[in-house]
Amino acid sequence: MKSTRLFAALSFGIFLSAGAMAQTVLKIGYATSPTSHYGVGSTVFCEEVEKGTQGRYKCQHFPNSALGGEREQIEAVQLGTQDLVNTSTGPVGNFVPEVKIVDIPFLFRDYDHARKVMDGPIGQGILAKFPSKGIIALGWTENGFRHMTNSKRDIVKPADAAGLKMRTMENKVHMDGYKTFGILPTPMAFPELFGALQQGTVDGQENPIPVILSSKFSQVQKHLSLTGHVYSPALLLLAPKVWNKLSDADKKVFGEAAKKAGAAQRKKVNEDENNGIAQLEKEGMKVIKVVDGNAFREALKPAYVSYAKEFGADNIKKIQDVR
Ligand code: EAX
Repeated sequence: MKSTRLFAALSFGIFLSAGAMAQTVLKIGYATSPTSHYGVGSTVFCEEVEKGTQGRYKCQHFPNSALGGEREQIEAVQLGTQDLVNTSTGPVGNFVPEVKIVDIPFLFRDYDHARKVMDGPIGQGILAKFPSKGIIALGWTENGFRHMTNSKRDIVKPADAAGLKMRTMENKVHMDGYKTFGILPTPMAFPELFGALQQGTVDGQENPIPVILSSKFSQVQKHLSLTGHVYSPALLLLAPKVWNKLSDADKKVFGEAAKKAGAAQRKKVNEDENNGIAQLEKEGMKVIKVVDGNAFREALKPAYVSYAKEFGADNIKKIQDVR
């Protein structure tokens, strides 16, 4: 009698475990809040993956730099200790040099131009450079056009920015460009930025409206100038150890989910661009809406000589010519 009961219990246990779906929880990290552009894009990605894999894959979100700065998170994805990061290209050029060309200041005319480049052969070609560097780039999301904030004065032309200690991303292309404006660039991981602004360790920083809004920089920065000096792309990066375990069907699900994430993130950037300035003025920031863009482009010319040497003038022109 005893053995039949044992057999019955065992077979019920096997039935249960087989019935309960094997579920993989993916850790996804990003710099800003769950309701920010990164949060919206990451949520759409995760919902689409969970739906498309019938619940076999779901995400655990780590917003607000909970897993560290973007460089740290990219390293963790490369090592496989983190599954996904939704990151600006800021530090990515240190891992995949081919990305650096899209960080050149004043390279993109507007959002339409930038998005066409990222979604076209140039942007897709850059994604193809990641696997050989131990990272899977699922797709482009978006951070947005970067503007300057500081605690000292209005910035209309480069001379106004000269001498300001400005935090930058850990990105040499940005730093070389900003030096031509007379700025003193201080590379710093994003999680340290709010504190540095609060203590006055740096005078200012530059980020897209969605980041300035969601990170509440109006609490520590008085002046905002709509310089739009750099288009900051973003990427959804996946650990190869996750990718290599996926079936072809699941790989397709992950790829489609990344596309939908990019579209949702861009839509949120549009919304923040449309509503954010008024919101930031309401929060007390003094916003310079029209800057002397030509003076910034003029100042940047010496940096463009070295960009042309590093990336090829023809490659820069190919991007500029995309219509
Ligand atoms: O990706 O470091 C930065 O300024 C980035 O724009 C921010 O982490 C969002």
